[in-house]
Amino acid sequence: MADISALAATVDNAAHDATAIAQISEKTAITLDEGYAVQAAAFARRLARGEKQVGVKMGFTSRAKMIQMGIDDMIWGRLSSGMLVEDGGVIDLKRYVHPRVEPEIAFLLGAPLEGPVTATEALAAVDAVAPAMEIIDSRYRNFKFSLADVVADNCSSSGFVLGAWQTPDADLSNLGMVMEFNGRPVQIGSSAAILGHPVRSLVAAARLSTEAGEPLRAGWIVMAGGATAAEALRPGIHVRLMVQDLGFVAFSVAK
Ligand code: OOG
Ligand code: MG
Repeated sequence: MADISALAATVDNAAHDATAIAQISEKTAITLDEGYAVQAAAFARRLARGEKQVGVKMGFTSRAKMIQMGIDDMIWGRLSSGMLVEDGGVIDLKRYVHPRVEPEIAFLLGAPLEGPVTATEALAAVDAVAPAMEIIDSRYRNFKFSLADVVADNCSSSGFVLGAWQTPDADLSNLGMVMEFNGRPVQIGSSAAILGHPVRSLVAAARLSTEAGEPLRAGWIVMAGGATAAEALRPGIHVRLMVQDLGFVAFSVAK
């Protein structure tokens, strides 16, 4: 049996101090359920430090992400107020181990969502959508992990940047997405890469979080998952994402 609270302290300290650690599974056999228990306990430590839960994130909802990381099971993690990076803000690489960024779409819920729900029911709960980027920063050395490891590490979640919220009228099924470093496209994709339609990621988020006993709440943000592979961040770059019909979101990395 894995010692959940000791493992939670290990991954939480690694995130807090931006230091790489060995994969849990190298020393301790952990099941997927234990990985989620570690995630919950590590997130509780953030809450104890005064952060608030502001939503959830989905992971491995596109082929591009599954192929990049060699995992093809959908996963979910928790977002805290401390992870929010202002649109146009500047981040400091000192606070991260080896951060990457990926283009996403975010949903803002106007009503609670308890799974299972249909896509129509899920969309009816959406107040707004926004172009978004996730900063992922696995705490594991070399950004390598098993499924249970990455789940325990809150699915590599480290930061998220939200563009201006838009009314959810746009057809989200096939929106062009271009992520640029210093004006040069580094990843080009479509919202269709996210499970064929990003609303399916919201449906999955409602189901998985309800199964975990924590259904989605009104006011929460749901990050639908990377539409393309993630790109490593470098000092001094300006990162911008354009999502067709939804607009732009950007941040910079300090030199
Ligand atoms: C795990 C997190 C996956 C996504 O959007 O697919 C994820 C990782 O790639 O380190 O956030
Ligand atoms: Mg992501």
